[in-house]
Amino acid sequence: MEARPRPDLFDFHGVGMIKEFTENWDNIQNFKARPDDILIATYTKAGTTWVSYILDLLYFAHMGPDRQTSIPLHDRVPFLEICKPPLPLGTDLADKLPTTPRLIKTHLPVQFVPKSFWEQRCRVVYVSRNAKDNAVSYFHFERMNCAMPEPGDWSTFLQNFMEGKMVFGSWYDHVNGWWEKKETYSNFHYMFYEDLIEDCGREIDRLCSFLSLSPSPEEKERVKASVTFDNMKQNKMTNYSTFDTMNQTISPFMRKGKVGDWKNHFTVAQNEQFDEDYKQKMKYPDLKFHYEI
Ligand code: PPS
Repeated sequence: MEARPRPDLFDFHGVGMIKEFTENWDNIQNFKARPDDILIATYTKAGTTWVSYILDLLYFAHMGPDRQTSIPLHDRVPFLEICKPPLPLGTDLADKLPTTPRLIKTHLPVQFVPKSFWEQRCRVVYVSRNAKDNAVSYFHFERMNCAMPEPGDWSTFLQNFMEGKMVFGSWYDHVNGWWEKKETYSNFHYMFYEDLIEDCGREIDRLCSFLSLSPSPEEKERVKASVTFDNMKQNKMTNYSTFDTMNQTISPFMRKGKVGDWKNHFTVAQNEQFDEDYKQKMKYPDLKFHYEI
């Protein structure tokens, strides 16, 4: 795989961004959401692919095996803000989705979400992940994906993460901003990666209750079995093996899928500094994360 130049991070209305996510800005902002659309929103590496696949199976597994074996998940659940020619624009893919509901993925901080999603009262599923594991996963993702900025070494990356110098901005602002939205926007389901790891079946039940879905016990079991880490890692439609900017020999997209891998990366000093800084940045006592299970 040839080495390609990495994009530069720049400030975009107060949020770190790369061109790939701002070049199509007018179309993103003017995107016409429909009332039955479901927006899957996350900070990068929080469990987007996992929850996207769960929702795709809950809604569309009945369409038969062809869809599951021939259409990559990122085409079934388009990434709204992506603009990476020659690939189709995320907004075009979303516009042309033949399914109802349309499942649409975004990493945008809440203030950048096209207003039609709120006006149409769309259902929103937000997935968040504890900051330490999220940072570790993001570090390895930037190492393997030349479409992202160069991460530098782990300590450089961690410092940038704490300072919010990341694509899609600060993790702290992202999870806090979306948490705040939950207070005023009722069509909202806020989930945690750690809860999915602890009990995926329970989280599928909660999602079904939010979405008013009632799969049979057998259907639910089939979804649960399909979305295990090992199955998604083997599945070419969910493991991003079709993406040419990702060098999965450096680090696989489906890397570890664990809670607590941060302990293999943070030094004692880094952990203390991180915890101290974390206390300053987290505003809502009710927004609590699990760092181990
Ligand atoms: S992205 O690029 O933002 O869309 O990435 P995202 O899908 O949000 O996050 C990738 C991380 O989620 C893990 N993952 C899973 N963990 C457990 N079980 C399942 N089924 C699963 N699917 C994805 C994936 O391994 C990445 O985490 P790390 O810690 O890097 O392994």
